Amino acid sequence: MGVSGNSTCQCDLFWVPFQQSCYRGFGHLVTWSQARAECKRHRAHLVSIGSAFENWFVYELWKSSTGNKIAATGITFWTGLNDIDQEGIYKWADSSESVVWYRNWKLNQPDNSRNEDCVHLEPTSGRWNDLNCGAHAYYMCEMRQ
Ligand SMILES: [Ca+2]
Ligand SMILES: [Ca+2]
Repeated sequence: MGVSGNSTCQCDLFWVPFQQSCYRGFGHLVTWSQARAECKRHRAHLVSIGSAFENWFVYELWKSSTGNKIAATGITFWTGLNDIDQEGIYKWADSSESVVWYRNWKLNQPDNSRNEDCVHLEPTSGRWNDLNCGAHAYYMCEMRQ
C-alpha cells in the first residue's frame, strides 16, 4: 500500500507524510470534541480532507494500521468536518479550510438522524457519514508542514 507519501517531508516520529502534511491515527475511542482537543494537544488538528487523493490516503493509512479492529466499532475515525454551528452548513475544524469544496458523502448522507453534526469515515467504503458528536470513534490528526 502506498501510504508512505513524500519522503522529503519532515514529520515527527509516528506521523506519516503525505503532500504538505503529516498524519497520525489514534487508536482510542473518544467523542468528537475530545478528539479535537487531543489533536490540538499535539499541535495538530482533526484531519481535513480536501481531495479524493487525500481521502484515499487517510483511508488506506487507517486500514494499514488497524487490521480487523475496523470491524470492532463500525466507525473508523473522526474527521474535522462538522455542522455544529449551523445545521447543514459543514465546516472543517481547521478554520483555514472554512469552505468545503471536496465532498465524499455515503449514499443518503448526511441525514442528521437524531441530530448528527460530526463526520466520520464509513469503514467499508471510506465515504463520509454524519454521526452524533457524542459517539465514540477513533480519530485522525493532521499537521501542516
Ligand atoms: Ca447535522
Ligand atoms: Ca448520518
